[in-house]
Amino acid sequence: MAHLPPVAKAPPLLNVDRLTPFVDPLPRPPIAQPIRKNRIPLFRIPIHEFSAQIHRDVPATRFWGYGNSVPGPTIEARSGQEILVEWQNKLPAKHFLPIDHNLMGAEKDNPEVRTVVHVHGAKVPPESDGYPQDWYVPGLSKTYHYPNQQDAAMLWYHDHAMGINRLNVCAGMFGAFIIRDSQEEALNLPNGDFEIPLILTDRMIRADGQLYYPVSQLADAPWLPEYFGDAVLVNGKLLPYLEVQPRKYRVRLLNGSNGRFYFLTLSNSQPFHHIGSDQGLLANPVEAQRLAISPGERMDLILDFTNHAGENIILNDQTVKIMQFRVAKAKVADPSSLPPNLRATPRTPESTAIRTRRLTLEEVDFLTGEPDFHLLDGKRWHEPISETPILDTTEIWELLNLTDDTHPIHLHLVRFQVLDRRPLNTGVYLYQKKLVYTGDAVPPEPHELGWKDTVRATPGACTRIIVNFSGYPGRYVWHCHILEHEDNEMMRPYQVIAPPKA
Ligand SMILES: [Cu+2]
Repeated sequence: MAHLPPVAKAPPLLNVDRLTPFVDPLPRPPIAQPIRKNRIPLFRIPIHEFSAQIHRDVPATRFWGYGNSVPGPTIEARSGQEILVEWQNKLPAKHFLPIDHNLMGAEKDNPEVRTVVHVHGAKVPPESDGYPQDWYVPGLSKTYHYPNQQDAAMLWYHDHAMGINRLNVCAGMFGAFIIRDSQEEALNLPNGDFEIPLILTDRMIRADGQLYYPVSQLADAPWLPEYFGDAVLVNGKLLPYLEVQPRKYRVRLLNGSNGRFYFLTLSNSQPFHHIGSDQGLLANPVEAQRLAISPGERMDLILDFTNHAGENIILNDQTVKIMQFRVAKAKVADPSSLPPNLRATPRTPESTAIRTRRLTLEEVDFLTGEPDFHLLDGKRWHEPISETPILDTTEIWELLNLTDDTHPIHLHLVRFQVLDRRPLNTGVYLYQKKLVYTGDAVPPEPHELGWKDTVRATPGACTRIIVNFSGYPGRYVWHCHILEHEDNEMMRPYQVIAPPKA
């Protein structure tokens, strides 16, 4: 079990329980507009400092974000229509959150403020993927090319700068990136006003309304292995409400938190209907009373308020209120549908894999009481690249989680399917490198049967995924999406190799 380092005393924090809930309407992030609509539309998005109010009764909060809102503007794209985005770094020169110069990439000789944007879930050439070391400083811009040769899905963009990613994302650097296609549109799902992104990010907020990022008691090693705040922002607002009609809505849920997992239910016990996961639609809708979503994951949902006219329904994370849906009394027509068949998602046969890689998720503990950290396959970031899949081939990755925590593992560039999870004897593996299973393989949950790009690797288990490395040759990364882990060695480069010429 992680031995947590001593945490320095926090300044007075906002008492979330004493705020009046549900006084602010849920904002919808603005839709990004291209500055040029040629064959390849060009978007220009500044990354800069601004302030925004998270609640009616809380003073405005300083954020670093995209455009003028947190979350940033939603980029809407069509499958097959490439776009360009110029990401302009207009941030100040000094960071306002605590940098740990011991972390890889955040050494004292690097500039304090750096950024690079990654679109999570996008199939893009390596030079536009936002490689963590491709950061750039205030005053510079980078124009990235997004081919969008992939199925309709909600992706999301966020900062990925080496060693300070957790701070930049905490500061507000994230937004949605939605790809649409005609196949999805033919399903007649709720759209327009009836489609709502819900982006959850928890924050620690000081009594004066400002973001707080906790530090250890070691002045020159402030990094902490986890960040949890009791202020859960939904699209940037604390305890918002949304007025809805008694009909179906499509909710695009994203857990954009640094490290918090949510377990969501509705106060009237009405079910959610999963229609899609990270990388697009499921084959069929899956009904669920409770949603468990880890950092980086998305869920595409239908919420049906048809039989709940006049009710006030609260979305809860276990016992914590997150937001309120106010269902109007007057009945309305609902021309949208929830079709029983959504999109074919054939399972990838295991026999198509040309290689299986066994990769551990490990925790490194210091007896000295220094904060512990995590490694992928026992290797640090700077060690030579060891995962070199060949373009357009399929591999099985066995993620052996030898720790006591769930780690959401994300691979850039690709989509994959979850094969199963099987409990193993971690002690025997750690000390003898022998894989001894202690139970049967458990199939993925029904809502995990679609295409994924982030998978919960559960503790003491081997989580197997099957991945086709299609797209582009080049250098990418895979990492834990708990950003505190990612910033401290739980990230590795991998290289997609062009196939040898025949
Ligand atoms: Cu982790």
